[in-house]
Order: sequence, then structure tokens, then C-alpha cells
Amino acid sequence: MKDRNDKDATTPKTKGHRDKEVDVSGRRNFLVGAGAVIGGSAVALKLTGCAPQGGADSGAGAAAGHEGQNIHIAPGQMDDYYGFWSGGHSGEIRIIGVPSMRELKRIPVFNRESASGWGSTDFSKKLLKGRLAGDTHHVHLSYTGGTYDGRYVYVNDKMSARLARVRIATMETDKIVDIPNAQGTHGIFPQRHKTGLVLCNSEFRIPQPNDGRDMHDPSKYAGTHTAIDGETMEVKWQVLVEGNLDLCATDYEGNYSFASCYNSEGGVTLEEMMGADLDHVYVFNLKAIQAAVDAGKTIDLNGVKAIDARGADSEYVLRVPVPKSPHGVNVSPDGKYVIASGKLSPTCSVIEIGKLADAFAGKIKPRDCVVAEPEVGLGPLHTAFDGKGNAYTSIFIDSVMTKWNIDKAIRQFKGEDVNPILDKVDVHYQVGHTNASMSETKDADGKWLVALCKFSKDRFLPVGPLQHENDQLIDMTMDKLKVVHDGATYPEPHDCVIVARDLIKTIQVQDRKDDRFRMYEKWAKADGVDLMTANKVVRKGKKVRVYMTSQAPKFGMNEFTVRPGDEVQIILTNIDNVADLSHGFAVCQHDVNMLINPQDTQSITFTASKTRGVFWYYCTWFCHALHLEMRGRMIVE
Ligand code: CUK
Ligand code: CUA
Repeated sequence: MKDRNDKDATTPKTKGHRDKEVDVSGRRNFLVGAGAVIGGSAVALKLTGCAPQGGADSGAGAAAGHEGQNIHIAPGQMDDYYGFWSGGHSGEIRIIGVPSMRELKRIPVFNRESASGWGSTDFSKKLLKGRLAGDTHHVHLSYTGGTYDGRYVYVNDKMSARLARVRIATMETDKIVDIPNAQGTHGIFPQRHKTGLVLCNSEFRIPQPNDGRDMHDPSKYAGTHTAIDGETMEVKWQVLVEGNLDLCATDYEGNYSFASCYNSEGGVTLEEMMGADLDHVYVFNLKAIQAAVDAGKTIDLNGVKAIDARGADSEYVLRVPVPKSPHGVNVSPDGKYVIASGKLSPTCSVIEIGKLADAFAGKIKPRDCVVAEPEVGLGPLHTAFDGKGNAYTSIFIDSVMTKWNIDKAIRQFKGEDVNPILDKVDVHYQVGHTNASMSETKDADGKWLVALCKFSKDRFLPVGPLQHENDQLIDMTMDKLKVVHDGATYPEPHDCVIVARDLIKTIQVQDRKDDRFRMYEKWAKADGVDLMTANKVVRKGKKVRVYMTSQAPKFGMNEFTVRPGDEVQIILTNIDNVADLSHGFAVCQHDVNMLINPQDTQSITFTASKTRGVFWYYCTWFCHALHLEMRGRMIVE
């Protein structure tokens, strides 16, 4: 891996190599030596090459008299955008305010999380089915009419081939679906014309079905492109292809979905996978696939209606050759082009979506749909857009963001002597994903670009062998790109989307609409209690249900009694009807903790101590001046 640090003129020359000890004292001396005490902000500006920012009172708008946008969000002010970040192998989603880059929330999805009790509560256990690890890469929101409709966030789990959904009103995970016949579920993308299908790619090819056959004959392995209904979260169909499917994108019309395939060789070793100079962008013809599914022209693959589209191009799948081991696929906000970032080729391939129908009809060759292939740098991974005809590609090996013009690239490809590359800016370091404000919608607004850098090296105080990653914010409103903020982040955000804040509406107290409330209501009905008022212990043999309320600063019961080894289920309803009045419920020595938001119900099940004794339960969320007194005793006798 090339180290950009030595070349980088905008950072001090510290020993920031990943394989050497990081010398922060050099950086600190540099700061102090440059007069940080009296001119700290001037030094900071020199370091990042920024124009001066507006003062604390200048708000989120552009600071008068200065170039570029103001990133300073003063105390009491709010960000213009919600950023939805995947948390990678932390298994979560994070919400980041943009441009402040402040972390607003973490949404547990495929992970166990102590504060909320996700992974411990009965509902989350039902969704997780015993799995407490996950690997989220791609977060996308549901669409209507080419832009976000404010309803759902979808996210993949690469580790266990799952798709999860978060309801935006509550920012809580409400569904998780297993994707059969898939491993390494990686790229996902919802349809953009309406809340329709969510398409999911399997990056790892496996025997189909994976029941012990063909294990030693990788030539028989296949990948799957899976359609999941974004409303019901049911698996609708799968298409089997011979290639591995990496990143995913959809068009704006509902006609196609796209997948990059970096291993058209069908290799199982690194060397085999890198063999060919051309790999593919797979184009899935969604209408033809749906027609075949409706007409019953499918095979059954572990209960899923599947089309076997392995081998040659067909009415279902077209393979557009592009160099080499492409990674990201991104559709421009005007809906005209899908752009594959070349990874092992220093190029991006621009495919004109309007030509695909002719290619499917056999009138032109798939490769004829490629209308530009600009050289953008070494290791292009992902591409974002500003809605003004420009593309911004993250370049991993060079550690730069490259700004280029799509029309100029097309003209250059036709032979005209024009240079499509408009600017390159150093990022720190080894950038993976990039995205821009509203970039994945028809309303891309060209305000903020983020570079999700895999390495931060010398950019932050060192914190041991595991280093931070660096989410950098870039002002994209000027001709030249300008890095304006470093954001240390815990591994590993892969991707993000940046959403105008008016499109996101959340509720302050639970509306009790989610499916999980039907579960508690069913139990309460069977036990003849009302969740909102009941404080009651219901025993059936060794199983004990404890219905309880909370209202600051008291639980509805000061004590309850169970017997040693009982299976205890706490069903707790927070009857406070005030914003931000959340309570927690923890039981000492029992590994029990959960969060109950205002007007919410949560439940958790555990085995009571096998020996007699007193065990305090207490509120874990600071809710009241008498929060510490908000506790009671579980008596085991
Ligand atoms: S992938 Cu990680 S940098 Cu999973 Cu979208 Cu490209
Ligand atoms: Cu209730 Cu703290």
C-alpha cells in the first residue's frame, strides 16, 4: 500500500506510517512551535488549507465574505443533514449530523448493545435468532419518486446474509429477514421510483443449493441477486448467476438493477480472481424477471422462486464488460448513467442506461453501452454526484478524491481533446466509500462530500494498536474541493447516505404502531391485564410474568417475589408521556438491562438466581432528581 503521508503537503511531516510507531509529539511540537497558544485557529486553518470559518454566531449558512460553506454548528444550532452511516463489523447504523459530523445516535441492528438491551430483549432476540454479530456495509433509505420518502432505512448484514429495516419514525430496527441461498450479502439498493423491491447481492459464490454437493468444484458455484419486498420484507425472487455480485444500484424508473462483478473468472483464490482484464457490470431486467416469476417460469431453490440465468446473456441478465475488478456502481442523479469504479483499473466506466434496451434486444453489443472511461486515479472505488453533471470518485491507492465531469468524459471517449478531470484533493488516508448530500437521489445538491477513509495514521491522538478511521468532510460548492473536517470514527463505516433534514420526521414518544406491540398486547390479553396500568405477577408453573409500569421516579412495584430458578419475564410499560423521559430496567447479578422509552413497552426474559436472596432492580437511564432512588427488590425465596 502506498503511503500518501510523505507526499502530503497539508499535514505536518510526522512518522505516520502504519507500520511504525506514530510520533504524535512531532505533531504537538509543530503546533506549539507555530504559536498555537496565540494563533491556534490560524494554525489549524493552515494545516487543513481552509479559508477562515465563520464565527460562532454565523449559523450553518455560508459565512459572509469567506469562500465556501461554514461548517461550524454553534451550540444550540442544528445540522442541515442527517447522515446515515453503516457501522461495518460493529453491526450497527450510526446517525451523524452533517456538516458538524457529530454522532447523534447509534441504532443497534445485528449487534448486542447494552444500553438499549438490543440483543437481550424478547423482541430483538426474536429478530436476531441467537446471532449477535453482524457486518453492515450499505445503508439506503426507502424512496418514492426518486427521492427519500422518510419511511425506512435498509441495511445489509454481510456476515449472515440478512437484510434489516429500521423504521425512521422511531429509528429502531423493526424487521430482519434471512436471505436464503446467499453468502456475503453485500451491495443492496432499494428501487427509487417507489417503495418497491430492495435488491441484494451475494458477493460469495456457493454451491446451489449449498447442501454438500459440488463443494470441490467452484466452477459450479453461483451467486444470487435477491429481490425483497421493502414493505413486507419477504423474499420475492432470486436470480442465479455464475459471477460474484459486489455493489448494487437501481435506476430511477424501476426497469433495472445493477451489480458489479469483480470475479468473472469464478476464482476462489486471490490470483484467480484477478486474472481477467475485463469483468462485468451485470444488468438485471426487472420487468422481464417479474414476468417470468408471474408466469411460473422459475425453479424452486430452498423455497424461493429462482431463475437460473447462469452462462450467456438473456432477457433477464446482461453482462457489460468493464475493466478490471470493478467495485462501486452508482447511478447519476439525472438517471442517465451507471458508473462503475474500476478498482484495479484506474478508470471509471460510464454506462448509458438508455442504450441498455437495445443491448437486451441484441441490436448492439453490451460493451457498446459504455460511453466513457475516464482515468481518475489508482484504485477508484465509489462515485458520488453533485447534481450539476460532475462525479466525485474515491481513489483508494492514491488517497485522493477526484472530481470529474461526465459530459467531458463522454466527449473525450468519442475522441475530442478535452480533459474531464477537474480537481483532485488529498484525503487522509486510503479512502473507501464516498457520498455527497442527497447524491443518491434526483435532488443531489452538491453541498457536502464525505470521504470515509480506512486509515487515519497521524490525524488523531493515538489510542493503541487499533487506530481510528477518518470520515473527512469536504466542501464541494467551489471549483476546488476543500477538506474542512476530520472525524475520527470507530471501525468501520463502509458507506453512508446524507439526507436533507426536512425529509426525516421522528416521533418523541412511542406511537405503539410497530408489530412488536401486538406481541405484548397478546400476552396481556391472555393474562387479563392492561399494560398501561397493571403491576402484577402472573405465575404458570416455573414461568413468571411480571407486568410493571414505570413513571419517574418510580417503578409500579417496589418489590416482587419469585422462586429460585424461575423463568422470569419482565414486561415493562413506561407510562410517562413526556419527550426524553426514558427509563431503564436492570437487575443486579442477572445480566439484565433494557431501555423503555416514553409510552413504550419492552420485555426481557431471564432465569432467576438458583439460590435465595435479594436482588435490586434499578433504573439505568438518568430520568429524574430521584433517579437513583428509582429501584426495587426482586426477592428470590
Ligand atoms: S464496500 Cu467497503 S469501501 Cu462494502 Cu461498499 Cu466499498
Ligand atoms: Cu427512571 Cu432513571
